[in-house]
Amino acid sequence: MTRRESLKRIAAGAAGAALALQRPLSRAAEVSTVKPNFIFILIDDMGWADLACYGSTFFETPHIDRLAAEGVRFTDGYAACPVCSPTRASVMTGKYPARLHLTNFLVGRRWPTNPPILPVKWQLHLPLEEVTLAEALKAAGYATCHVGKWHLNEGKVSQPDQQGFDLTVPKAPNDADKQAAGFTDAALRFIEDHKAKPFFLYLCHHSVHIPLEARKELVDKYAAKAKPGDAQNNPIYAAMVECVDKSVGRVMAKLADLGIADRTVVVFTSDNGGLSVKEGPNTPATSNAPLRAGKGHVYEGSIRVPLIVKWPGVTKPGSTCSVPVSSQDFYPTFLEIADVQGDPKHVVDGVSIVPLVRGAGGLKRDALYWHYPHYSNQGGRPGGAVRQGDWKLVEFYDTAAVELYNLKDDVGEKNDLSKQQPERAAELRKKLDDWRKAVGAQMPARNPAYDPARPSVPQEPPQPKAEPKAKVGGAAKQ
Ligand SMILES: [Ca+2]
Repeated sequence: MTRRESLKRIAAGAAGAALALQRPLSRAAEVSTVKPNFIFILIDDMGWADLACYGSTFFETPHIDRLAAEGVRFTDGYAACPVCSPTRASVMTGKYPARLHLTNFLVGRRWPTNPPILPVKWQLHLPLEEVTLAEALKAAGYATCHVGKWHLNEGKVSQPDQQGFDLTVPKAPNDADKQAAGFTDAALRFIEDHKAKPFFLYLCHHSVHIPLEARKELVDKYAAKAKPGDAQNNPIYAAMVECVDKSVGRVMAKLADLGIADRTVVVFTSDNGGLSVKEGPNTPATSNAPLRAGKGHVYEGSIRVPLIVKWPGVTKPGSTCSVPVSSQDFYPTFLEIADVQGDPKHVVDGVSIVPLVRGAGGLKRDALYWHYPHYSNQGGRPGGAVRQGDWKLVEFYDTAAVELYNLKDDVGEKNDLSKQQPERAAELRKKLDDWRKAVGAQMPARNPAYDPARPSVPQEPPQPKAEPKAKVGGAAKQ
């Protein structure tokens, strides 16, 4: 063990004491004193409307639908960011990406020529000094395994095995179908090998991200039912969705076969909204309708994602929850379920959603926030958003314009009410600004050379150099 790892272990290990949580005995607690297992299944770029249990009539997802029928389905589950890496950083740390300065995918690109604002120098890997969810659980005796996509490293720095995972399986055969199957094979082996002790399995498929590719027979199946005028009709993407659905089915069957399903908490979600514009061959992938836009923006289609939680004996089978929750909430939620306190010095922005999972009570959270100070590959502009109750304010950093929506009446964000309700818009804008200051969010500076008479044209820019802070935790020698 390196010195750094020792320090991290000590920090996380201080943690070991159980929280004196006053709550009714769960079935899981009654039948076993063994801590529950966790399986976190993260799909890449799966949209909110991509599952039959979320209303899709084109995609076939019987295994994920069954998971929803056995657990609680969140209608307003969010990713902390509209692109990959920041959401993953948020899952691992319980923090807002804005606080981590890890606000874009690694490594982001596409800043326009003649931009009105300048790029921020975002964090290019998850700092090693962060006590990750894997480290916190490992310190409490959990076996930890990462399978599939990681996307939080800068080369060899901040790989899963440096962030608390005993085992990491980053590669599987390249074909999309076989890759999902290969990752699942690895996950099942880990489950089987660790059936007798508490484990945390972080299963991250590369699907259903581009490049879109799948077996011909499966594509043909969906091509036969695709209707040109329908919002969702991409047969290749549908085949990929079926592959990850099969993966979920295999994981659940393995838990049942081993007799450990009753003490295994399963979470299924996505890291951002579905790709709803052209980006490479065979795209767009999907439609997030009735939500607006998709991956790469700060509208609902960009950040609202499928989220299902099954905690056997605790979640009410087939229930739904409409309280907004987000990626940063899993960290405190898992620690509460496992009765692990975590490092008291580790700042967490999320809140435990255990009351919601139990179906007993709400959350004491005022609002949720997003900060994405980048141009995206999908046409998104630098911006932020705040959701408080049914109200959502979107702010664009290049123009300083805001939009105000009431999601209860207008989930598609079609009717901007900022002019009709300027006071509410101003109040939410201040709230968003106060939050950005509180978490130390990086705001793009105005570009003094900007010429409004010339167009801004998206391009591949030179990569911004990481802040010196990024290198401090970098420990490049390791
Ligand atoms: Ca993604």
